[in-house]
Amino acid sequence: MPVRAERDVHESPIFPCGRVTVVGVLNLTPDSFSDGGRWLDAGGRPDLPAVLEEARRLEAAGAHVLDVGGESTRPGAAEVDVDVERARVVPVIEALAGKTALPLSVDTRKAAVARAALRAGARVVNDVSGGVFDPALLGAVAEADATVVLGHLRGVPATMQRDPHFDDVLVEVGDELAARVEQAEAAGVRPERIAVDPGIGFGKRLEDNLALLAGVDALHDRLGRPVLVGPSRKAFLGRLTGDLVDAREMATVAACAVAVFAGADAIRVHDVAAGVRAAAVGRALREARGRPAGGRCRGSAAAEARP
Ligand code: PMM
Repeated sequence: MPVRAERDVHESPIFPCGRVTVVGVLNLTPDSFSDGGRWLDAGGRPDLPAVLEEARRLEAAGAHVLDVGGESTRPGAAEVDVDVERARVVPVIEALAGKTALPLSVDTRKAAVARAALRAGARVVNDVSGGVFDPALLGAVAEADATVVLGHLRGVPATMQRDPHFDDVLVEVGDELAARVEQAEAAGVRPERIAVDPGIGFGKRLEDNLALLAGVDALHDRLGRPVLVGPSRKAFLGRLTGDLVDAREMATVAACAVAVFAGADAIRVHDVAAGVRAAAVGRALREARGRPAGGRCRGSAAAEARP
């Protein structure tokens, strides 16, 4: 894995215009959707050689970013202690930082974990709570001049699927993400370092997830930020197909292709090789409709960085 010059690495945008960014998932959790427990040893510590091997595999498959997580946020999941979470992700980010040219992302809701991960070499903080769970996280992102992905989530994972309700999911998620973006900017995060995520499966009904995936363009129009979506292997796909979690890859590919066709700039996937192909098809179909795929970062430095 080649490592680029440090300045070059730090300045290049994470979600550049003109590219559908594929984010590969590396979950260091015992209980995530489909990769729970795979990279932890019997004592619950990260198995670094196995993680490095997996990172190489994800990079070779075409990942643009690696997203390292130490707390499951699946429906019903309990909160993980900050020290446990930090001990899962920081050694992995440290180990990967010197060995891959890919930008590293930390999937966390906690400022202390974000800060430690950024110090260890992460460039992105992916917060499914959008900075609500621990508002100090946004300050940590600003201090490091890092990129943040602000997810949409009402409540917390333990209870988020208890009777969620939206009257107009695209409008409400758009409004709530706009407030999150404002909060991030107020904390000092650079506007061009902010991406948003409608939070597929996070306190949403089946029809909400479908409306959000099919309506990404509306979120773009409302927010003018790169939009990341994460449908990979989630329960709503099981509701549509009857597939159990380990059999949801085909449905994931279909959902990702449609989301890219609908305007998604980035997809977060477990199977990167499949995600790359889904992005290629979604992109070609979108371009066939005369619409640019993979980023309309109007008014941001990312737009100027377009090759
Ligand atoms: N989903 C999960 C975890 N992190 N981050 C973002 N930005 N978007 C998502 O949809 C998302 C996420 C839950 O899935 P996993 O347990 O399979 O990682």
